[in-house]
Amino acid sequence: RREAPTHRGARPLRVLCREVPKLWDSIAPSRRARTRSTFSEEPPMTQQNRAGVRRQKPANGTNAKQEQLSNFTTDHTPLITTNQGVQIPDNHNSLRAGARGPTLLEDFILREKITHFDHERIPERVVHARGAAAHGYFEVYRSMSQFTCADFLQDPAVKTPVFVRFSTVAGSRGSADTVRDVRGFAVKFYTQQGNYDLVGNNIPVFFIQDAMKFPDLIHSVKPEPNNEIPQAASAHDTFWDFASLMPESTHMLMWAMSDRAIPRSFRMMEGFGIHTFRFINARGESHFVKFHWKPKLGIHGLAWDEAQKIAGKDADFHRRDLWEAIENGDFPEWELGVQLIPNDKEHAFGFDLLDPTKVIPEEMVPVQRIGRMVLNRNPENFFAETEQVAFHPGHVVPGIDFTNDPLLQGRLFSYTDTQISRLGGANFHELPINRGVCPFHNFQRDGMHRMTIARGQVAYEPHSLIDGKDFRVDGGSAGFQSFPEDLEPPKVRRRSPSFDDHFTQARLFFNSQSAPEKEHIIAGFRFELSKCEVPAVRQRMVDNLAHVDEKLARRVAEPLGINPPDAKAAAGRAGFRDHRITMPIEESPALRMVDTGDGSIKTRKIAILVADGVDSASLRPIREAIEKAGAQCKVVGPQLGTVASASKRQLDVDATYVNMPSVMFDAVLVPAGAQGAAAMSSNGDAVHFVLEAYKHCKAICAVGEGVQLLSTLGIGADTKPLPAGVIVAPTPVTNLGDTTAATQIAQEFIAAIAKHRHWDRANVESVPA
Ligand code: HDD
Repeated sequence: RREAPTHRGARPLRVLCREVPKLWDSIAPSRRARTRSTFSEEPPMTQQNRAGVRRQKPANGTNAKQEQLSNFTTDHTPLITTNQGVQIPDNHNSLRAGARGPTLLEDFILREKITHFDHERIPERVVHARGAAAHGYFEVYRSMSQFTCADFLQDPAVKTPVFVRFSTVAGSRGSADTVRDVRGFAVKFYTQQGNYDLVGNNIPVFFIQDAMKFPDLIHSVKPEPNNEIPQAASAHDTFWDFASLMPESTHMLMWAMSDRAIPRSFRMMEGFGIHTFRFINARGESHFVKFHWKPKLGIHGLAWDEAQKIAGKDADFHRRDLWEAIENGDFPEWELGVQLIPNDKEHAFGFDLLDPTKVIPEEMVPVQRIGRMVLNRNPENFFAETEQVAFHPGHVVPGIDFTNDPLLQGRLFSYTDTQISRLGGANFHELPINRGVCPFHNFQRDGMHRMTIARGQVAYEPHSLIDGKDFRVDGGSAGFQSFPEDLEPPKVRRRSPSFDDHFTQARLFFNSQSAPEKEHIIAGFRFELSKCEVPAVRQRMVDNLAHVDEKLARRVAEPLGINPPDAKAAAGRAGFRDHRITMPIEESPALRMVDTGDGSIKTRKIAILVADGVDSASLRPIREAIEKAGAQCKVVGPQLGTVASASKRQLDVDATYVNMPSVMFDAVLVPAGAQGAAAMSSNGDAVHFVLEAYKHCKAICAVGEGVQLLSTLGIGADTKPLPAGVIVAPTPVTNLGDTTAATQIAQEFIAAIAKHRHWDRANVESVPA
């Protein structure tokens, strides 16, 4: 029987089940129900083929990708077998010649187990090795057919499954989450026209303009090759040596030294496609497009001191935050925004749309919010999903096309290439997480780990041996159509002069920041450069910065033991370009982080500091109000178990001052109670907790005698004015049973938490935390 080749997916456990019927019978019925999908009679790809090219029905709660993955998902059973399905009688003892004799080579059970273990690591990603991911969906608000024929951007009733991986760039798989670094923001849309990957970052520009320099950039930032130091840090000589010799990196450096590079949460980051892409509509018309992800919770960062401490106290801080938010049903959400530029306006900006070191300020081209993405399901298995997912900026769908951005063009080569060595061959698209949810078929065959069994003798095109019919794929208007762009000859190995301005947008970024954000950028540069042992590297960098802003450069240079910045010296160096363009705006408020978000305190973490003798009644109304507003409270005490309140009630303690220090929280509430306040004031860890929260500009609310703890900072209830973000209930309010007073304090505290951080708090440097 000859028929068109169809794809049939793997059904490993179903086969195993057939071969070991007893095993299946031995599984309790309740367990069978849970493993139903695994043992489904329906092979996965058959389901897909039945779905054909029909549009995915709007699905609430489930989606096509989830259903597909369930066919590859297994639960543990009470019995274990070898990979060939042979039941293993004893998983503790190898086969020996006598109880004390040598192990026998014939022990295939031992050999299989050890061999598999020996090979269970794959190479980590050469960049973005550390990451965390989640499933969700995307829905468009209105049809974008005027601009693009991309299937997933047409119908607001369609939910397109997505898988999103966030990452750091420089660190290894086991490095800490909160290091200063760019964050990857990679989204795979499983659309009905194929997978579309938007492989972006949380910063809208890049360090370099041409992919030719990518290996150099990464070699400079990764641990140095002689001693593999430092891990996950750009604060070392080789990075700043390279960066200072590549003035095109200046704009991105400004972002990387800002709080964007130490996010509070993956859920509180923007994402950007960075390159200019093209939207193509059904008539073949093109618009340039820049992609933005706007987080519902706003854009928030950590304090640098805090980020460093978290790296030691909870290296999984971001990963845990994402996981827990989804488990708690607080699904992270972003809106997809686009900046659209008509094809004939390509040269209207003064800078080049193809230059990935430039943004188009939102004040010049507004961001239209066209849809939203919700992450609502954690992966089942880190390796199978988060590690094996393979993103590629070249995974585009009809309606989205590339531009000639030379960084993007190089990426189009790199990603498939890297998956081949990382995932062990050319068939990585068959891994469950990477499979499209629409049918896919071609005549590529064989290769390592091929899973599809393509029937018949034909593996080429054109052909005539299937059903005796001639078959040829030769032109036509269906499928992916590249935009027929006119190209500019001749072929050259040269950069366009329109890429020569390296400082104007760095300056625009700096000028657009609020005063505390500017200070953080200066502090970021100072810290990083102070870690460079070669003074010439520090000097070269501040000389470059003088072309961004004289004062910025001077402030950065001050504590670095070098000469004042010398703009002329920078301009005299090889490779230096400063062909200034004129931007029509001097500031772009959209580039700031402050005051972003929906103003809510949802998912913020609040520590309630306790010890024996606190007045639990004083904290109840405030706790209720902040929890009602969506924040999560944890009671933090000197030890686990309970503490006794002033009224001799037992108060459950969730965490200790030491195992969940202040850096794990967004705000602190200190209740009333003379005995409790005295106990905390004489406990170094409790004092440190509140000092540190104060230093990191977090909201602090102290009630009644709880103020005593703040007095270690010289803050009493009568301090005027109180430092920003510090709320003190007037003494002697030990009983906030007075609901009006309690409500007012709670509202003030909520407003202070909603500001995220009080970066303008005075004199935090003097706090010794
Ligand atoms: Fe890249 C991974 C983002 C430039 C080569 N890149 C990778 C990931 C992200 C980005 C988010 C991780 C994807 C995941 O979670 O699996 N990369 C970017 C952005 C860039 C960029 C936003 C510039 C705008 N990248 C870039 C260049 C090259 C690469 C210029 C090479 C010429 N990137 C890679 C890679 C990686 C990668 C080596 C490593 C792992 C992988 O691809 O799958 O191919």
